[in-house]
Amino acid sequence: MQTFHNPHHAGHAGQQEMFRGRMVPCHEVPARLDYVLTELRRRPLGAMTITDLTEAALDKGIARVHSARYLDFLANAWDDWVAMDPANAQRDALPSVWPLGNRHAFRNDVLPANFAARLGLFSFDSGSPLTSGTWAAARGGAACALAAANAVASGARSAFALTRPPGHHAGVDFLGGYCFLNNAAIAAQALRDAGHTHVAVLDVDYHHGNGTQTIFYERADVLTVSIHGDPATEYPFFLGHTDERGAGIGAGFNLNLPLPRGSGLAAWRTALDQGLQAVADFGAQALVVPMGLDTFEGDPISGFTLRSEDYFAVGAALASAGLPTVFTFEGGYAVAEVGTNAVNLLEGFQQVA
Ligand code: SP5
Ligand code: ZN
Repeated sequence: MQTFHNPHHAGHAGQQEMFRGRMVPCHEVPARLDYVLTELRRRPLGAMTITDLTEAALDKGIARVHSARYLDFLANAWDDWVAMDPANAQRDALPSVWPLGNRHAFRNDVLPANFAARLGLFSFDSGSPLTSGTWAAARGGAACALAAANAVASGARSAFALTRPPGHHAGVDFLGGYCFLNNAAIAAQALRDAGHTHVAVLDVDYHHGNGTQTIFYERADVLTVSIHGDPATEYPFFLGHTDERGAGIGAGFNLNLPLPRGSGLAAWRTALDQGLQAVADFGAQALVVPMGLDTFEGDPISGFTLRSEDYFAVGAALASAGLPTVFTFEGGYAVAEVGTNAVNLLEGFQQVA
């Protein structure tokens, strides 16, 4: 399995996120990816590649998923933030005002001239700091996702996009949940564009993949499945329930498999088998797995109890789908263990594939 990694990831280094009225140190830190790289060098799965995708090809792939208005916002966000106040150069940008999404509430069709307001318009939480290196890091991650999709479209059994920042919470025109560009959606769309008529996304991160769900919600060509902590108690709270089944021609092509906080491997594996059955029933020609390792028992912000050795079986079960598969790197905040857990999953996949 070829790994695509992004040297710009470390430039995205938030200092603090808002949590219950306090600023706390960021959970989504550059060291996460370094632990995965170190473990991949210790237990190689295949070639490690820095993608040489052209800027034009990258822009094209990103624009297949995200709106021009949002991409323009992201591309200029850091400069606009510093232009508000030169002292902002020392601070991460975080939103503190939001327009809500309800009809007859605030408008979201008028782009505010005020950057702080614009940041709120394109965000859904105050936990996802935007820093000087965020745009380059997010672009570099998306390049990995596209390169991995290209490798699989060219016949590789699987490929790993070692993306950071993560992506599955980002929507067509919003950031949040530490995510800016939806790498998994970009990979899924690239597989569609390469001719795979039916692409499935099976999200195994602890948190519901709300961004991916919304991107494909009204489409019948991309099935989205997510196994996650029940949004009644778990982030991102406002999406991820079982009655969200897709809309329009996409009705029936979204499946949420929420589990209570505290769930362990047995319940989680049952949900995975349900998800894999849905992928098979859909007739998927390719699979994208947003791979969060925050289902781990030691994760500091999550509530499932998978153990490091369990990830071999998770990888093997994913391989049993028998599909060309792209993995994107998502959550996992037990930083010292995230490399072991990620490579256990991928090695488990590779041993069966
Ligand atoms: C990609 C991904 O896994 N995103 C998850 C975003 C979760 N953000 C909210 C986390 C709440 C953090 N709680 C802090 C506890 C401090 N002791
Ligand atoms: Zn997560």
